[in-house]
Amino acid sequence: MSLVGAKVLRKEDPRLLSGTGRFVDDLAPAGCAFAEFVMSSEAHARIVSIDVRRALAVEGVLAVYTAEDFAEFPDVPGGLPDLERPTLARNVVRFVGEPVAIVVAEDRYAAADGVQALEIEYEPLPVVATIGDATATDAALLHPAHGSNVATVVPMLEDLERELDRCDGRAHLHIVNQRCVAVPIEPMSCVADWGVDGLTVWATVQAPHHLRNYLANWLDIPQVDCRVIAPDVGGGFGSKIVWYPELFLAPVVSKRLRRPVKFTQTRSEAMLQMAPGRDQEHDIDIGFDNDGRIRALRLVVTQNVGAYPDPTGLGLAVLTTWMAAGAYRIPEVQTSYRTVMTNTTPVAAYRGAGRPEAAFSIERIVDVVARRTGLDPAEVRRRNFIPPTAFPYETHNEAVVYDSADFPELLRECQRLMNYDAVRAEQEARRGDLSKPLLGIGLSCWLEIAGFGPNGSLEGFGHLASWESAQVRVQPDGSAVIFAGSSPHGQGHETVFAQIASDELGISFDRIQVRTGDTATVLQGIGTMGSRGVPTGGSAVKVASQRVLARAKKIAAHLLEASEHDLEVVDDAFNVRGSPGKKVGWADVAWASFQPLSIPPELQAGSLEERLFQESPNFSYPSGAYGCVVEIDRETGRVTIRDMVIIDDCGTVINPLLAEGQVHGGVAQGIAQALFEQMVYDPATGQPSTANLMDYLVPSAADLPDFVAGRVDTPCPNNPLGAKGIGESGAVGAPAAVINAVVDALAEFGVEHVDMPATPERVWSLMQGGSS
Ligand code: MCN
Repeated sequence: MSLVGAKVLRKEDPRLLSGTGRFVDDLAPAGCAFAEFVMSSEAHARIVSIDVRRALAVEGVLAVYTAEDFAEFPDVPGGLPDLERPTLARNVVRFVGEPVAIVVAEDRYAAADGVQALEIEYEPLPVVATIGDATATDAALLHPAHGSNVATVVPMLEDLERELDRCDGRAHLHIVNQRCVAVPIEPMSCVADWGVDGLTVWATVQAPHHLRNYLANWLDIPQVDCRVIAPDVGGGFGSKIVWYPELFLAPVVSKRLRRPVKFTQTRSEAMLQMAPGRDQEHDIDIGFDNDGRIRALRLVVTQNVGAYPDPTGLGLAVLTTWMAAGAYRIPEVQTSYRTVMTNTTPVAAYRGAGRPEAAFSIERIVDVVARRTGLDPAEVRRRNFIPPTAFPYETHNEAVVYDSADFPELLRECQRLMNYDAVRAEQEARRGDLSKPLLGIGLSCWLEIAGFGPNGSLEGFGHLASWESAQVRVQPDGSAVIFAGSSPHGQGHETVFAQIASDELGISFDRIQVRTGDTATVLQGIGTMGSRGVPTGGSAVKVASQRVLARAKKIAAHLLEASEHDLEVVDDAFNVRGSPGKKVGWADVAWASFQPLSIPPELQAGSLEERLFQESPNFSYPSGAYGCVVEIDRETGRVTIRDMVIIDDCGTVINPLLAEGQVHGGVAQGIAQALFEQMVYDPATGQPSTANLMDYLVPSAADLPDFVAGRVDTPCPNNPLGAKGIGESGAVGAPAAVINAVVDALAEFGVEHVDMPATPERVWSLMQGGSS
């Protein structure tokens, strides 16, 4: 039976569920000191003076460092010229939470006392905390040498005014896609130990090799003396591919103090320092005919990148404009974007990274077309879908060629599972019945870009390359180890990579181990982001396994005196087809592979090992249709999700349990964005007002509905597995489904749009005739 496609329980669960996982903060090397940042309390200010004397006098404090102490080192890598982020603030602070100094102590309590005792005098500078303020003509500049708060601009080639005007109708929405924080269970944490044998850094990161490559270069030491280990990682959602100052400074501090040093954020520190995501404003215009056919689309994106543009933060708007047209065949599409700096925490990737923003806007405005034409939203979608026969489908941007999808089937399945017609009838029957809550129905037929893989796609973000690596090694007893370059943080790679290898090699699942996240054992990997683990990393495992098997068959054939072409692998043994009982076990073949006298002359001892850097000719494009039914309390404006139906297409599914779990997590985050979460700053002072989990509303399981899930599989033609990524799908598709349902419920109040999060206050005020 094939394991690919089977609901195999996770190999990593016994460890993680019994509390025996090993996270960075679990590590306590002998003599480990504890370091903590002194964070800026100001959003924009000149540092007049830093007095370290009282901090140094705190019992247990070992050292205090400021920017001057690291003057010989470069800034955080990857910044734009003139806009680089200093490891510790130099002269000026640009966001609340920016690290200004480090206190190192015997334990974290003494470090915290030292942080309290350090005295910093600031001279306030004018604060620009919003896109509007930062782009005003007389705006104060965050980086005067740059001459503007706009970091990058890609203008529109044509403004499409004429095309929009020529349509029977046109509509415009201004959409604020609010800033959200990733809130992984494990905040940032790293331990650096730089001893006589070199440097080892344990860090909770999504791309350990990426860090190793940059860190060795930054420290100017050979890579062989710089080992990075990502042990168990408690979630990341994109926020752990960012270069945080502690990743670079901890090794230096360890070297200076000659002892291991640990940084571990508290939750409140993480809320200020870990990169948030989203934070885009869109102006979207659509032109359509009376029959609901869309003729033209224009999307203008402004991305708030925070105080220092991060390479992934700069890339968000690119992905949004690429995916602007979603699932629809639209004859004219034009996009533009600019990225703007503000006195807020630097923005970077957060689950979906640019695609949720695109999906939200197109799916919102398609609903507006339905409203204006009097057609059902499902019908408008159906009339404009790219048909299944049109794939591969090149969009308005030649870099984006959708691989495969069946939107009509996705929508049909979604409508079936949500009993669409019955709920519409119920909604009609309820209209005007003030004793019942308002009922709204929302659809989201989305598609996203994942499987970051084609050469060039990650290099722009500073990565070495875009392939992913796998090394498959058969041990002398016929068990196998896979060294994977894609290092997981909750996805279940140990399980799915073993499933793929087991199918290819014919070695039992239980006799295969997957190792990740250690630069000393995996030669080079790229990392886990952009839902690429399965399409690129999994494909590397598959092809490397096939190559090992081909050589193993030669050895088995030699031992059996049979033709390798007549062999099949079943139950850990090579069997000669048509000759029952004529077989040799994997263990014997593996053993023989190390004995020159037992293998065919063209092979060398130890040849049952293959390392591969798997390239992809194109991305993968997961898609889906999500349906949401909400009820809104007429008195309070509180939104309750009654039904959430999620139909996904990620091509070949490796493990339906894990794939569905991924979607559940993503949908939870999508619902969170739609109804609960927003990082709020006081526009006048730049002070965050939602910087802890009392104020920043992360929903619990009790706030979420049961999900009804389904699947439509259209295999991806661009990788040997036929798989598309699924890690971000839920977060891409859910927000529009929920908000479309909320707006649908509010139709009788003339509401055409509501910005996220649709809090009771916001919804209630719309019911009273207010604006979004
Ligand atoms: N899978 C599958 N079949 C497929 C595709 C995926 O069975 N065709 C399953 C596999 O279990 C695989 C997992 O889904 O391990 C995710 O695979 P993939 O979509 O290839 O994504 P990656 O492995 O590259 O993971 C990255 C992705 C991203 S970008 C974010 S953000 C994210 C996510 O995954 N952050 C996560 N899922 C997360 N899950 C957890 N628990 N924590 C996070 O921080």
